[in-house]
Parts: sequence; C-alpha cells; structure tokens
Amino acid sequence: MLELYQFELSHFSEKVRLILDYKGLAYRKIEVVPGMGQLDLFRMSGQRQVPVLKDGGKIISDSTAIALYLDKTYPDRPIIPTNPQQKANCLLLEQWADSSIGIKGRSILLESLKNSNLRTSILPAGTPDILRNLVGSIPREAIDVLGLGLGLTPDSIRAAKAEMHRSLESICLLLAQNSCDYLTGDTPTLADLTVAGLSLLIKIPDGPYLNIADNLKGKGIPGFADNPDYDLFFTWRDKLYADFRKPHKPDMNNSGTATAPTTIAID
Ligand SMILES: N[C@@H](CCC(=O)N[C@@H](CS)C(=O)NCC(=O)O)C(=O)O
Repeated sequence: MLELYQFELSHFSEKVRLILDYKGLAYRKIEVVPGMGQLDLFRMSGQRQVPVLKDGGKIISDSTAIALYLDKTYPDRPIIPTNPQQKANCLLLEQWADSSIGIKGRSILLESLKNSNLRTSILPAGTPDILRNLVGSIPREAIDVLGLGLGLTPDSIRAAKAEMHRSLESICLLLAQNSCDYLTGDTPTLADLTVAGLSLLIKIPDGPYLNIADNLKGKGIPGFADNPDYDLFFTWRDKLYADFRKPHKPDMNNSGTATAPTTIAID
C-alpha cells in the first residue's frame, strides 16, 4: 500500500491527501515526529520536509513531484488536463498556489501561533509531552523573535496578509465568473486540489477528515476564516471536500479500539 509520511496539520500534506482521495488510492498515513522523525525522513528521502510518498521501493518528496508521479503511475481520474490551454492554466495555478497560499499562509499562521493552545494543538500526534509542554510555554515575545529568525518581520507578515487577501479575492472572482464547477473546467484538476488542500490552515475544514481535536474543526485565521467576502471560496472548498475527501479512519491500538485525538481548549 502507498505510504504517506506527513504531519496531520501540514497543508502541503493535505494537498497530497486530497489528490490521493480524489484518485481513489488507498494509503497509510505515517505521522512524522518533528525533530527526531525528520532525521529518519532525511535518511529516507534526502530532505527533511513532509510530505514524502513511498510506493514500494520508490520514495518521492515534494507535493508537486508526488502529484505528477501519482498522475503518471495511476492514470485513472486524471488531475492534469490534456487540453493545452486547460493544462497551462492548471499548472500555472498550482505553481502560484504553492508559493502564494502555501508559503504566505505559513507566515500568517506563525503570527496566529501566539495563541499557546493553538500552538500545542497543531503539533502532530505522537509529539513527546516534553516538547509539547515546551512549545506551549514559549512566550508570545519569543514567537516574534522566532519569526524574525525566519525572516518574518512585521512588514513581511503584513505583506503576506495583503497577498492572501488578494489571492482569496481572485479565487472568488474566478469561481463567480466560471461557467463550470472547477477552476479550469468541468472536473477537478491539480489546480483545484492544490488551492483547496493548501487552504487547510486558513480555515480547517469542518468535517471528519482529519485526526485532530473536534474543537479545531471549522476554525482558522481571524480576518480570513470568518470573512464573509470569502464565503464563496469556502463553500466551494467544502463541497469539494464533501464530494471527494475521505473521512479519517482512526488508528487501532493493540486491543482493537480506536485511539482518540487529544482535546484542547482554544482561547
Ligand atoms: N515544496 C514542498 C514544501 C513542503 C513543506 O513546506 N513542508 C512543511 C510542512 S507543511 C515541513 O515539512 N516543514 C518542516 C521543516 O521545514 O522542517 C512541497 O510542496 O511539498
């Protein structure tokens, strides 16, 4: 079976999970523990980021490379259009969404992480308690310093937010004037699955899709998740999820009972 090395709350992992579900491919999720687990991932794939796909003896890292590999190897329910104009639009939109919604979304999220409950709750299941407690106790000021260390100044976060507003507005305009249901045509393509999957952290889908605490579902970044200007986008995305995303199947422990996600309180 296909194996996906991932973080449950990683938006690039979500892009791949949505593609796998759309194509109807069964897969097993392997949650990578931040830090130590990434060393194993490095040994396996030569780099430390998720998602990484293992298909038998093949190891593929990077969500775009995984998408192209899956479409070539498992051609049923294609996600790359054959019509040249639709194909060009699809590939351009995917590339844009990766660097805009994907990368800028991460900068904006970092600012939201000043909320310590949110910070610990988005850590993957299996994160050692000592690391979880450490992350929870980081003062807000330290997040600012961490952000600066990552090159995120208040100006760059402001610019990332402005870009995210323009991106969501543009997607809403595209959806509003489209005569078809999806961004490049009548069926979902890599463009749709990327835009929808990468918006995970802007607003977490309110459904049974992820192994996370229930009180995180439907939550997101204030100013985006609760902005009525983007209702069209989130309604479109939620329909795509309802139509194609498969519910999370709980892992079983040794006695055959499902393991539950930890519950947390959000301020
Ligand atoms: N270009 C990569 C980006 C992947 C990425 O940014 N992954 C993040 C999680 S969403 C990650 O692994 N971060 C941990 C790190 O960089 O150490 C892709 O498309 O897969």
